[in-house]
Amino acid sequence: MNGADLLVAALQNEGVTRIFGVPGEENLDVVEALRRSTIELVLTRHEQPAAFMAATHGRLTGKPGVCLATLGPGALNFTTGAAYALLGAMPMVMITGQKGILSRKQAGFQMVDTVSTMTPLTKMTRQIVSPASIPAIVRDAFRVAQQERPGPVHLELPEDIAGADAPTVAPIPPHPIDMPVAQPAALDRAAELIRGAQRPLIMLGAAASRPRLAAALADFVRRLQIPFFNTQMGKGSVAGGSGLYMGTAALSERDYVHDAVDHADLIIAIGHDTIEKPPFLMGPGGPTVLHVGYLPAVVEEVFFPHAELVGDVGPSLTLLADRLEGRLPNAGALLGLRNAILRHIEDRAEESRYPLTPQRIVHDVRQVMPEDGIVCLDNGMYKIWFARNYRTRVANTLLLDNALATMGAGLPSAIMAALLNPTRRVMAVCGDGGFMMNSQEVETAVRLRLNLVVLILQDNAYGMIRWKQGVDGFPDFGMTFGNPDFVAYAQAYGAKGSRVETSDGLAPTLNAAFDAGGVHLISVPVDYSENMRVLVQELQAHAPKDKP
Ligand SMILES: Cc1ncc(C[n+]2csc(CCOP(=O)(O)OP(=O)(O)O)c2C)c(N)n1
Ligand SMILES: [Mg+2]
Repeated sequence: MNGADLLVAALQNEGVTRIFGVPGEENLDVVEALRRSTIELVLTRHEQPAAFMAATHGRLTGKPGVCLATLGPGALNFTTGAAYALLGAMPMVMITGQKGILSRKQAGFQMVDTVSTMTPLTKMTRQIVSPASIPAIVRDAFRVAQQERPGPVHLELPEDIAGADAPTVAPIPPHPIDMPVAQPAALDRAAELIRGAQRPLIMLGAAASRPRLAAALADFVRRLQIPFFNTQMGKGSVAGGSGLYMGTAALSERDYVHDAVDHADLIIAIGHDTIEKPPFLMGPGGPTVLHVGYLPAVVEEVFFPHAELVGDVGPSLTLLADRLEGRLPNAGALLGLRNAILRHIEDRAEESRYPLTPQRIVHDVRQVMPEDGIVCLDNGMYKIWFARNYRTRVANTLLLDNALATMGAGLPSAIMAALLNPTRRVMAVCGDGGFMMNSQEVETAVRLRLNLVVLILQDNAYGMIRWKQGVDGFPDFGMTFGNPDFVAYAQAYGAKGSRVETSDGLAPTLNAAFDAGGVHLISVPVDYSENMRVLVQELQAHAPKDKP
């Protein structure tokens, strides 16, 4: 038994079944221990997407995903994935190698101070200096990664510690994490605030999407009948078809959903994480805001709640609903605004234009995705359209990143979603820019024999920045590029490829790809002139309504 064996035993003890990454020679003892374990080593073609996959595992299951890289260059490739998990509150454990620490036979070759590099990017980062400490360090790493607010942890295992003889040390059994529930006095205060509201509105934020919260949250909304809207990352936490959904705040102000915000006198912000682009802007005046969260609210210039209810959110909401159910005559006061808001969002969703409008693309994707189908977005202009227009009916069925908002995570997150949900339809939606940032992982998806559709929106440009350039009055400059022939590109990987050639061709092409199974790239040309028409001109004309 050596240090690497102890590490792998500790990972098995945590229930880990897969590790994503690119090993280097400093990891070879760990690789050998993995070979003899029940854990599958999933090779990726770059470390960054391995970290995106591990983070998405954490996001979807609540249990940390694990990724592995070598020292120096490999470890540095984890940094964007670390930031993605840190800002996005996704539990993840990153393991990297290092040269031996007891002697320096290769001098400073490839050595980077990875622990220092990871310090601002993780909740905890540690070098392992003795085999005997491994079981405790691994248990602590998983505990820290998983507990609220979840996030990434980094462990560095130097090669001489990995290869050193180890005593037999039993792993430390994990136990469920219990959080305190909000105390009765705080629940009473919150209940009184809500009872006193004339026009209450619920906002569901990023932490509302924690997998463990889905049932309790849906119950709370159903029992209280207060209409709700969500932030981008809070999308899907309550069924969109409930009759209470008022929209998604994809922009910070002026969108139709802000009519509801502007008319509310109380916003019950459940699980809002200020790492998201603000869903609305607080200022002098405006509604009272009650923060309901696992942790106290972070105060920002644009978010400073007046009251808070802190504790395990699910059980706290149940106790709050016990105090309020059937006693809120004003619960539905804002529902009168709902139809007008949703009608604007559905505008032109079925228009036949070629290249396709973003509204039509969102509409057709929704049409082919079953209620439990999972759409994973990369970052680009279409994210705003999907956030605004795509209706979700099941928790965590639209995965987007409104935290680090990095390009390149769409395909890796979809690979993870497909691995975890082999019987559900899974689609990555990427821009031609973001897709090419990690397109090499098509090989990983093919090798894993996944069923996965990757929709590539083609505008031959960094469309979102091009749009912003125009909105800010700059000349159109420097944002366009060429693309590979995506059909041939797919085929080169042993995947299937198609190009959408007509306005009505998208939905049938998507359906055919899902029916055929395997990995399928579909490119669709997109007409982004709607960005300016709707998101700028139309919304500027939509002046904030007078507040009641
Ligand atoms: C790694 C990274 N680099 C740069 C950016 C800034 N950025 C945001 S959106 C965008 C353009 C995205 O282009 P594409 O993927 O083609 O999507 P489109 O907007 O054209 O639909 C850029 C460069 C970013 N978010 N992440
Ligand atoms: Mg583009």
